[in-house]
Amino acid sequence: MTDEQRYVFDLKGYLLLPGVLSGAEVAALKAQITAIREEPESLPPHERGMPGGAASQLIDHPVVMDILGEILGEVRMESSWFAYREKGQDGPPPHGGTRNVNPNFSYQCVNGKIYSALTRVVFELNEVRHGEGGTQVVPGSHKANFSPTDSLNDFDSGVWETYSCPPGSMIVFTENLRHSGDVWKNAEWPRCAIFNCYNYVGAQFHHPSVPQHIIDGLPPEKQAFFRDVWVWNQGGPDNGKNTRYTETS
Ligand SMILES: O=C(O)CCC(=O)C(=O)O
Repeated sequence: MTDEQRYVFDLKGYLLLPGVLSGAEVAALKAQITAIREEPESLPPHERGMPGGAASQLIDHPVVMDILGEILGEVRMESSWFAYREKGQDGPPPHGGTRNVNPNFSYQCVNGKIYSALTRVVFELNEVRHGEGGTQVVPGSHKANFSPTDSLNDFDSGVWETYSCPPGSMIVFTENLRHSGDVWKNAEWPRCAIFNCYNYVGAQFHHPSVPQHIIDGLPPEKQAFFRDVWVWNQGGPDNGKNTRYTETS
């Protein structure tokens, strides 16, 4: 994570990284989503849902790991899904924001160390034009002290921000940032995006939702992202070695 990225993430609660994925990677992910939507039997069962098959490369993508390692530490993956929104289709309403002590939503920065808590990583597989339906966010709301009024849920209220980006771009935000889906407004192509959610290894928010047969179809190093919630495994088979936690961290 660069100094600039760290500053922007702490300031705004999100980062946009344009063009992280290659054209070939984007094509493979879009082909998987098309197959899941139109002809799921053409895929082996463990590739018929996220994050199996081509999508599994995103679980521990080096750019994702670089950022999560710094803002979260060792992580588990909590959920993975894709959105395929055609013109007129909407996403989730505004949620999140406001300072929080719950470890799942407790965004903090102490002595230069960020703890982002539940963190979303979005991959946009089609171009997103500004205001045409990319995720909407209220920058800085992960550290806000007051709940927003209903009037501030209006995307034209002046507190919201969104983005434009080429295919293969990545957006990472702390889930304590106020954010929302938006109606897709582009008639030429759909919004096609993969939403992955991570948490610190010692915390869990979502009831596990990735089917076991999809996890079982992943290589062992990616299956490890779906392990149970714990930090220290003293005396266990790995005797604590499979966690970055130490007594001094
Ligand atoms: O659909 C979107 O753009 C936002 C998704 C969302 O609300 C979330 O990731 O928690």
